[in-house]
Amino acid sequence: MPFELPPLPYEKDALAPVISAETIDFHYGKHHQAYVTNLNKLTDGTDNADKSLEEVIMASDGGLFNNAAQVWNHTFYWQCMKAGGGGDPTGDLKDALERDFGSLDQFRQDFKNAAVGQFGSGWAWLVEQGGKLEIMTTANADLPMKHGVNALMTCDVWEHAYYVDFRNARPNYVQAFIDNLINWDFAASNMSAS
Ligand code: MN3
Repeated sequence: MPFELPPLPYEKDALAPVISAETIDFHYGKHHQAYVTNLNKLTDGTDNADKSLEEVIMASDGGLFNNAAQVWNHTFYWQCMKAGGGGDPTGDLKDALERDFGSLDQFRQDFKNAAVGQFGSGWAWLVEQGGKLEIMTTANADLPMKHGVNALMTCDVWEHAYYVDFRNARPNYVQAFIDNLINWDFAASNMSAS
């Protein structure tokens, strides 16, 4: 069965004004769709066509890995945001962030620095590794799964994620993502059971 573009978890104008409907049209409708289309071209008629997306990611490299990983990354990224997001997490995730970063404000500062500091295209992640929360950055299509690390939340820092709305000002995009978009309930749902 072909790989499919999952539906967006909200209307395409839901994240405006931080992320405009125009950005969603290109980022979801063109970029994410293209990764799905390319993945199907690369897997059609091969053993990979019947594998799960995760199985393809873990067993591939090169162009196949890049397209499969970018399908997963973007599906995950859309879920990491919601209208009226940001603010403070609650419960176990809040406790774990305070334990491992000292405070929620310190986490926000460290995450922003990592996202802004990622050279070129890539991703900034909140991850869970060995029972501890950490920030990780990956280049291009790379993702925590490939390194045996559990992802809780991510911010896409490829230019296509912010250039329509913020031009070259990646720091402003990342700040707005942190302040207004993070879906902490989704991030908490990705924590391993303790
Ligand atoms: Mn992207």
